[in-house]
Amino acid sequence: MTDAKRTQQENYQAQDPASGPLTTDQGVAVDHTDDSLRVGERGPTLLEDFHFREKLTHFDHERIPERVVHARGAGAYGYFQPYESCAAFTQAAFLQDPDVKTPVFVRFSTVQGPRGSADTVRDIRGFATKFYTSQGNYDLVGNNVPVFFIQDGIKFPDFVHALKPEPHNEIPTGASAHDTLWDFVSLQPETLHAIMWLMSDRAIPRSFRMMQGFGVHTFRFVDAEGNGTFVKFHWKPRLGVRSLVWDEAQECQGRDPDFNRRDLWQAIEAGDFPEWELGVQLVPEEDEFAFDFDLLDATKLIPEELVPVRPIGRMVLDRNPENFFAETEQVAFHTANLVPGIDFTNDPLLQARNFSYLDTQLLRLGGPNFAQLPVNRPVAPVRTNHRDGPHQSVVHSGATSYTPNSLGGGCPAIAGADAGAYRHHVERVDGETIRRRSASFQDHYSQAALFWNSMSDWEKQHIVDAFRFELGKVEAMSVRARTVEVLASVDGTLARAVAEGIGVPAPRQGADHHKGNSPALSQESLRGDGSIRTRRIALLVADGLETEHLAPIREALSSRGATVEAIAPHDGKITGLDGSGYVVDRALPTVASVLYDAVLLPDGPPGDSPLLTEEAAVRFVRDAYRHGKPIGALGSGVALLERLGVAADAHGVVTAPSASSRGDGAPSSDDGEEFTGRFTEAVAAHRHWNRPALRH
Ligand code: HDE
Repeated sequence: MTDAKRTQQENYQAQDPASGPLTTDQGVAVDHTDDSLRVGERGPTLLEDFHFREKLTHFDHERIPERVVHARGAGAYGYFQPYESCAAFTQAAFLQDPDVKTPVFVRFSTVQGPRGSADTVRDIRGFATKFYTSQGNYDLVGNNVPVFFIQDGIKFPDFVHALKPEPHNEIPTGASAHDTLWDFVSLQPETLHAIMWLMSDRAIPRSFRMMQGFGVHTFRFVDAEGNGTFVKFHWKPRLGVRSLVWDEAQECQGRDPDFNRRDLWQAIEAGDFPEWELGVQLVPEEDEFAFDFDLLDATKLIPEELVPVRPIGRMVLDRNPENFFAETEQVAFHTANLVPGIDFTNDPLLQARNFSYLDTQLLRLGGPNFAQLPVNRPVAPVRTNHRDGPHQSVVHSGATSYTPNSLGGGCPAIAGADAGAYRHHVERVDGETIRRRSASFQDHYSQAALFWNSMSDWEKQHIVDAFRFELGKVEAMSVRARTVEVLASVDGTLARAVAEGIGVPAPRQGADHHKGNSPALSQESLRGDGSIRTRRIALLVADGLETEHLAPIREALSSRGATVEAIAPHDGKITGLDGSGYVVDRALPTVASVLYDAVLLPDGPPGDSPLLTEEAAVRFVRDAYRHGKPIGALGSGVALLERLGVAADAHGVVTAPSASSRGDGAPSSDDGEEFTGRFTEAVAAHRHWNRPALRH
């Protein structure tokens, strides 16, 4: 099937650099670009050197303003395909025919940090999708958590100012652990539900490919007869929802600041195309008031136990951009980019976004013609009466650019009844002009508690740890104490556990009356296909270790989709126990445990493992253990674990006896398979909790 977006983009490709010599912007060939034109060898540079001036001028103007939020991101192209026709509730053309693939571009992002900040910070992740549909572009500009911090868009500048680096010293970069954010949170309890998500492991995803996406607001589907149905959008990743451990995430910021970006790029290059299922929660209009929260309140979710998520299609990302700036940086999303069949609701946060996104693109992309940029161009035909403006790249012909006209034959004509024109949903709205929040928006605690109640023990512990970390970095004790007070209205146990860690008095009273529980909110229920596809496994090797029998294990893991890399103290080859050379993929100094999901230790000669004297290898294994990662050890690798203080019987540590101890010198294929099977299960489980501490 042709990809209409890819075909369109071919028209915008730069000249093949191999097709001719270097030129100026005017196409004049250049034979010298290393010395400016000057008077004598040591004299002043001449103004008439147009190549020099053009080169510097262009360079001076290479930067555009970064996004005010979501500045750091990574994007990819792909397609969306519905499972079946959704005509029963929406007329959107791209949701009708399971044979039609609609091209998409997706940009994932962090919120707080600038363009050059690290990926693995504690933050919400943006998940913005542009569908290039036959009826025009539809943008679903979502996040990886289903609720937002505020209810009304007029508070957005306040919230973002509190979250961003503090203005006097521009600290901290890419972090929420500072006074102004928590000052705001403690004074604005509507933030609490989203704050609970931010303190959970959802805010440190292992991969963009392993996180959910949410439209957050309640939108409206509209069918061909004009009937509306409320809808919440959900993206569910095929690989399950997986997170990093906080300590790991922090170290990763230094080891690989591009960790999530690289992961997305590499997976697509390797043909491991990331995949999500699109699901919808549908609420008939007559049930608008059937819930104990307001559907227009973006700080609330609809528990899946009340309204199940109905899968309607899948999205696959299968193409990396050609050029980061041209595509990922210049892509312009807008919540008001809608197609017939999808409409807004009166959610006051959404209404504000409908203003903000267009406004921000005008500044960022330098004028109103940004929809002409290749990444933003619809594949649907565009015929407007808009003219001129900076960077106009369309040559409009003819004398008329107004409606009505007779001189241009009345063209472009207004769409007729059958031309799929966008019609806003008809809704009667009546009221006084007021600045007031509806009473139905006032409960800020029940769903924050619902989230807390729904967590497994390890998730709860991580949330407490996160609060202690964040508030422990807050200098103002009054802010710490006030935050604990508001947390007490969510859950007394949580507030007391946090208070204990940050040196403020435990709240006298704490809520224990919020009883709700929604198992669908726990990561425990989001294991995806349960596979180990694309997990990165480090095989630690060194001269003298047993490498002869590793091939079947590596093959078995690779055939299940994992990537196994042999890591040794030096690059090149190591000499295995049998004297043969074994190819090294990475040298230890260039990597670290935080860049892998699991570790495998081979067998070796009796006695101490050669890895024991390698500090980086020792740290590798100990870090993997501390971070709950699966560890597989064969033969003397098990003894190595013991020497490193790792409990060989801890959760997720998988061992097999030495080949030599069985006397045959080689693991039988049964043993190998049995070990690989157990190790695969441990890798699929991702992280293992409740391990005894490392012995020193
Ligand atoms: Fe955004 N948001 N936002 N936001 N947002 C932007 O638009 C804004 C909100 C989200 O990869 C900006 O093009 C307001 C919710 C994503 O290019 C800006 C409000 C959700 C992205 C803006 C919100 C989001 C943005 C900055 C409150 C999840 C990155 C640059 C009323 C449903 C898109 C830009 C990309 C970006 C405004 C709240 C998601 C300033 C005023 C809720 C994923 O227009």
